[in-house]
Amino acid sequence: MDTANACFGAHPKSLDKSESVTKRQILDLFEIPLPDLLVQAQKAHREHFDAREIRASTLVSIKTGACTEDCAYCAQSSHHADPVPYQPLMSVDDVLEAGRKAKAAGATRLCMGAAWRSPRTGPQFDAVLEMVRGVKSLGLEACMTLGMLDDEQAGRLKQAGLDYYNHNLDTSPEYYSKIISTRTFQDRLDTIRRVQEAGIRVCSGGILGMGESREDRAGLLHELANLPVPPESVPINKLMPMAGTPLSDAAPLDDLEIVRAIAVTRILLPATQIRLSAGRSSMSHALQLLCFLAGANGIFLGDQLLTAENPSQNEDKAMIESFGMVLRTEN
Ligand code: SAM
Ligand code: DTB
Ligand code: SF4
Repeated sequence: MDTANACFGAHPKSLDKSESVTKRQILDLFEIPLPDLLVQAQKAHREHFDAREIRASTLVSIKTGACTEDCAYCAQSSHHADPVPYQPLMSVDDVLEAGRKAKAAGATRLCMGAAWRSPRTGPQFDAVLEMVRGVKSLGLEACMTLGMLDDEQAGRLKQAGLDYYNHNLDTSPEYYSKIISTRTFQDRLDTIRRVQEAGIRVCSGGILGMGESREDRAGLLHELANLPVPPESVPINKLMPMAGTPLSDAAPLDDLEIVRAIAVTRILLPATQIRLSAGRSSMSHALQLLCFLAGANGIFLGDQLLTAENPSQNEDKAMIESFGMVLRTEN
C-alpha cells in the first residue's frame, strides 16, 4: 500500500463495509512521516470542518465515586486505594445550574457522567431523564455517560432528547482485560449497539498511555472505525495517573505518539468530532496546537473534568485566541 497517499472512507456515509480498513493499514498510517501524516489529516479535517474552530463541552460528575467497576485508570473505583469521596446523584436543579454556567462560558454540550456500572431503572433514572430535558431546554446538546444500558433505558434517553451517549472502548480488545475485569469488551460493544439502535449519537474513544502498544492503539481505532455506524464523537484521553490506582506509576506516553494517534483517527473518521480530552493539564500549548493541527477539534472547557484537574477556562480561552482559533458557538 502507498502509505503516503492512504486515505480511507472519504465520508463515513460512504463507508463501504466490504472495504473495511484493516489493522495493518492503520499501523501503516501510524508509520507515515509526520509532515505527510499531518497534511493528510488536515486535508480530511478541512473537508468537513472549519479547521480554526474548537467545540467546547463541559463535564459535570452527576454521581461521583463508590463505583463497583475496577477500571485500572479510574480514581472513582472502590477497588483501589484512596478513591475520590462518594457523592450521591446531584439534584436536577444543581445540574441545570452547572449547565447555565457552562453555556455562559462558551460550551455547546454538557456531558454528564455517573460512576455507575449501569443505571438502575427507578427514581434515579427518572431524574437523569429530567436532567436531559432540562439541559436541552437551555439550548445545550446533552451527553450522558452512565455505564451499560439496556434497550429500554436507551429508548427512554432518546425520548428525553439525549443527543450523545459516551461509552468508551478505552483500548484494544486484546489489552482490555488487562485494564478492566468487571466487564468485557463485548459488553461495551453491546451498549454502543443499543445506543445506536435507539437513534442516539455515540461518543466513544479511549485512553492513550496505559502501557498499551502501538498495535493496541491501532486495535482501538480499528474497532471504532469498523463499528456498523462510526461514532459521531471520539474522545482521546491521555492517561492521568491517579494516586492509588494500578496505573499510578505508568510511564508517560511520548507526545508525538498522541499527535500521530489523533491524525490517524482524523484520517479514519474524517467527519467525526475528535475531542482532546483528559490530560491536557500536563500538555504544553505547543503540543495542544499540534493535536489541533492533527485534526482534534474539541476540548472539555471547565476548571475540572469529572474529578480531575483541567486547565482553567481563562487559560484555555487565551490559548485558543493565541492560536488564532475560535470557540464554535453553535451546535
Ligand atoms: N462510568 C462510566 C463508564 O465508565 O462508562 C462513565 C464515566 S468514566 C469516568 C468515562 C471515561 O473517562 C472512561 O471511559 C475513561 O476513558 C475516562 N477516564 C477516567 N479516568 C481517567 C484517567 N485517569 N485518565 C484518562 N481518562 C480517564
Ligand atoms: C471521556 O472520554 N473523557 C471524559 C468524558 N469522556 C466523560 C472524562 C475524563 C475523566 C478524567 C478523570 C476524572 O476527571 O476523574
Ligand atoms: Fe466506574 Fe466509569 Fe470509573 Fe470505570 S471508568 S471505575 S465504570 S466511573
